[in-house]
Amino acid sequence: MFENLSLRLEKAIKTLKGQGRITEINVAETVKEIRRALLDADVSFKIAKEFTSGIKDKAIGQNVLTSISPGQLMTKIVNDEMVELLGGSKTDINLKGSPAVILIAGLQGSGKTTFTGKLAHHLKSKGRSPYIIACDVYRPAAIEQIKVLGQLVGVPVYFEDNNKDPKQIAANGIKQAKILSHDIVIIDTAGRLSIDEEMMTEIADIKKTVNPSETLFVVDSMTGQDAVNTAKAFNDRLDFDGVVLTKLDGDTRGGAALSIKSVVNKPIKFVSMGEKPEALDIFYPDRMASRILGMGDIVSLVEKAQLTYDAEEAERLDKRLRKNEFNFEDFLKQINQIKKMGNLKDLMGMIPGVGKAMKDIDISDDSFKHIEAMIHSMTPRERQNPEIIDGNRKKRIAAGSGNTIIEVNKLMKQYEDMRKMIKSMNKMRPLR
Ligand SMILES: Nc1nc2c(ncn2[C@@H]2O[C@H](COP(=O)(O)OP(=O)(O)O)[C@@H](O)[C@H]2O)c(=O)[nH]1
Ligand SMILES: [Mg+2]
Repeated sequence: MFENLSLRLEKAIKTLKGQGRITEINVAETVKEIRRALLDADVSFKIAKEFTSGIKDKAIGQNVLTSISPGQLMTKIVNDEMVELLGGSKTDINLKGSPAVILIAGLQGSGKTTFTGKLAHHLKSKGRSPYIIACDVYRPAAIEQIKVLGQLVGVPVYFEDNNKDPKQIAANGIKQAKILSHDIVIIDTAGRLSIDEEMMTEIADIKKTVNPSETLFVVDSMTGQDAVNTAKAFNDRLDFDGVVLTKLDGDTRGGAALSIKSVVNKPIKFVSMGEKPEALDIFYPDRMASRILGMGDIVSLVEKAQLTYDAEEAERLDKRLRKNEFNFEDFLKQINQIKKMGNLKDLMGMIPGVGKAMKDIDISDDSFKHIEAMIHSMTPRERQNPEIIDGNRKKRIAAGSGNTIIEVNKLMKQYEDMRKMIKSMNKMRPLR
C-alpha cells in the first residue's frame, strides 16, 4: 500500500542523515522532497503545503538528543503530522438505537454493497445481530448481489422485488428488523456513476426517512482527488458521519486517504482491502501513518529515547566530547543511559556518536556486564585518567572483575578507538 509514497518519504528524510542537527538550511531540502512526494501521491497542493510547513515549524528549534539522529527525529515529526492529517485517533461508529440504523452512501462501483457485506460480517463476529436492507432498486443484479453476500456471511437480507421507492423499502425493512429482533440494520443504497441531483435527493430523502445513527460514505481510494471532491459533494448534502475507503489493496497512491479528513472534517472509520468479507479493517490513523512511513520502530524508539534520555546528562557529555574529554566515567554513564532505553540490540545501530563506535563490538546485555565490572574495578583516578592504566593496574582490574588481562586489553582498545572516533567526529562538526 502506498509503496511509492513510502519510498519517497523515506528518501526525503534520509537527506538529513549524517547531519549533526536540524537547521533551517538542511531541513529545507527534506521538506521540499516531502512536499513533492505528497503531490505525486495526489495530495492537493494546499494540503501538501500546510503539511510541510507544519513539519518545518516543528523540526526547527527541536533539540536533537544525542541518542537519536536528526533523521530519526524527523521521522517522528513527520509521523506525528501524518497521524493528525489522517484524523488523530480512531473513531467508532455510532450504534445507538434499536435497531441502530447504518446508512451506506456513495457512487456506483465504489464498493458499497461489498462493504455492506463486510460490515455485516464484522458486526456479527462481534456478537451483534445485523440485518441488511437492499435499497438499490435500479439494477436487478444489485439485489441478487447483496442476497449472495448476505448468505455468504450468514446475515438475512430484506428486499422488495416490485417496489421502486427506496424510502419505503428502507422503512419497511426497519419494521421487519424490529419484528425479527435485529439490533442493527445496514441499508445498502444505489449510486450513480457521477454525482447528480436525482441521486443526491434520493439518498437525502432516505436519510430523512430512516434517521440513521450512522451514515457512512464509501469511496474508492483509487480515484485520488476525485474521491476527495465526491466526498465534499456528498458531505454538503448528507452531512455523513464517517468515510469508508475501499480498494486500498489496489495500486492506489494515497492521495485520497491523506486528504479526505482535512477536506470534509469527517473521520475515516473503515478501510477495505479486498473483495472477501474479511477484508475490512477498522481505521487507525497512527497505524496507517507508521505503515506509510514504514518506520514504526524508529518512531517508538524516538519516543522512548525522549522519555528516558537524561537531557542534562547528554548535554554535559556532549560538552565533554567536544573538548575531546572522554574517560571511563563517561563510558559508564553512557552505558547506563543506553541500558535505560531498553532492548540494546535494536538500539545500538541507531545511536550516533559513542553508540556508533560500540556498534561493531558485540553488544549484548552480558557484554555490558563485563565492561561495567571492569570499569567498576578501576579506581576513580584510573577512570578519570585512563592513560595511567599500566600493566600492573590491568592485572589488578582483571582480577578484581573476574576477567583476564586479554579482556582488559580489549576494553582499553575499545576505549582508545572511541576516543579516536570522538576526535574525528569533533573535527567534522562545528563548534558551539
Ligand atoms: N480489490 C477490491 N475490490 C473491491 C473492494 N471493494 C469492492 N470491490 C469491487 O469493486 C466492485 C464494485 O463493488 P460494489 O460493492 O458492487 O460497489 P457498489 O456499486 O458501490 O455497490 C466489485 O467488483 C467489488 O468486488 C476492495 O476493497 N478491494
Ligand atoms: Mg451496490
